[in-house]
Amino acid sequence: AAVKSYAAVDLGASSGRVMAGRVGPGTLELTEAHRFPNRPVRLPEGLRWDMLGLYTGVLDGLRAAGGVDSVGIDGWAVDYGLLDADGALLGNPVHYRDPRTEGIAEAVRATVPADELYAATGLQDAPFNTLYQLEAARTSAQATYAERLLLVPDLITYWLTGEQGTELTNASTTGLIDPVTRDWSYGLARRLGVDLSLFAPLRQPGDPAGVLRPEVRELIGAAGPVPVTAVASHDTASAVAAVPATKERFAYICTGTWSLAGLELDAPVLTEESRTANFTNELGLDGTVRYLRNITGLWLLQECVRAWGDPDLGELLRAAEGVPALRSVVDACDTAFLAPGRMPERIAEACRASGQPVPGSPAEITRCVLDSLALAHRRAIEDAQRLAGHPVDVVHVVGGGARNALLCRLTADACGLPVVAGPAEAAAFGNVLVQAQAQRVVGDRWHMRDLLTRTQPLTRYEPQGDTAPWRAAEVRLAWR
Ligand code: LFR
Repeated sequence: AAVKSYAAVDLGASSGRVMAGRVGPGTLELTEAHRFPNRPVRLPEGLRWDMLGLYTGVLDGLRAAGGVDSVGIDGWAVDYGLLDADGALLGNPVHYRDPRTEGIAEAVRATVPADELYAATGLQDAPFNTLYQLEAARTSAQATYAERLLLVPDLITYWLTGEQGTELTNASTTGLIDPVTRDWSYGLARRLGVDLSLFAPLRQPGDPAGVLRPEVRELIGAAGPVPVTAVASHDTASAVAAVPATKERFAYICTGTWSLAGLELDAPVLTEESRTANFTNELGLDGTVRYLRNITGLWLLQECVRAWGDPDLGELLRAAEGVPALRSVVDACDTAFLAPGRMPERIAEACRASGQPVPGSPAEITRCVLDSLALAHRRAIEDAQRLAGHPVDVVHVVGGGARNALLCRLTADACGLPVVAGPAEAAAFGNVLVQAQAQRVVGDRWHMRDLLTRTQPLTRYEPQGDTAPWRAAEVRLAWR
């Protein structure tokens, strides 16, 4: 049978990439066609995404990827562009780290209490949920003229094809989707005064999303018509689809700017305990639920590295390995770390405030960040198993952090479970595989995972030592 070619556009918070994939029976290959930085821009009105720059990167990447049988687009969640009645973008999409949503969740909860919000949507309480962003901008000039809202990957899809839709896995991060019906939460939208006609019709992963516009085809040098396929367009949903698990008792950690740690479930967990533990029920491939917690992630380190003037990461990690373990830890889920800037100082301040030794050198701070991430991974995976009643025997680390051996080793030790690391480009793999699924080249997600395990190099880390020091560190953060 034939091997097919796909282009995966994967937009992350710090870089975008276009990957060229080849899929066939027993074949799965992914090569990087083009990578480009995603640099947010600080304007007088706030922190904004450079959407035109990203679109240009996408076009360059599609040209570099060459002839393909289909294109798919995934990206980070919650953010969106607003279009006017002519279909033109109204201004630069706002970055989820922009402070405009401060205090908004509290205001929304005055209309719909937190427990009712959770019962309706199963979504974590993050300040940047689309719902809160919409509320923050309710009286803005843009909101007045907006006729359509497109989430970031759907906006890129629209520019490429001229067709509008709202892909479900990403829509599940808006705070407006019911995870049981997997449709809009109409009652909630009514109570909050959100006009759902702003959103284009829902699309499922695998649905056709149009064909490249003739102008785009010409720009990228495509000979014939090129279909675009809706993939699991939330990058985390694509990454979870490509977790190379072999059986159901697994946990995953999607690492990148964030660490998204949790389980794949058949149904949402909407209990009060789950709500107060701040677990989210986002939607995944094949009718699954991504039950996970957002951990601030390698963002903590990225921001330190930026503050230190971009030293060599490999050297920094080697130096951190030499620093004694678990001297000081911070709460890597604290939304106090959400905003950019002054990260080494903020980490030192958090250590001081909790009465722990204050890390000073870059090596010490790096060690503190990695220990803190491993500790947060441990806690999320323990909590998820308990709250969902779904025990696991293995933790899969996918995404950029799979390349960070120290982080993987510490995570195995902290969890007291083996860690299987890889693939690092999980989101792009998931993207390509859903396109292949739509074209009947592969079957369901277990078939995809089987193909991944057979073709991709994975690294296994066995847990060392006992977990007592990690439990003690949890006590220091008053987690126990
Ligand atoms: C990861 C991610 C997370 C989401 C955050 C903000 O890239 O998509 O899943 O919570 O970015 O969109």
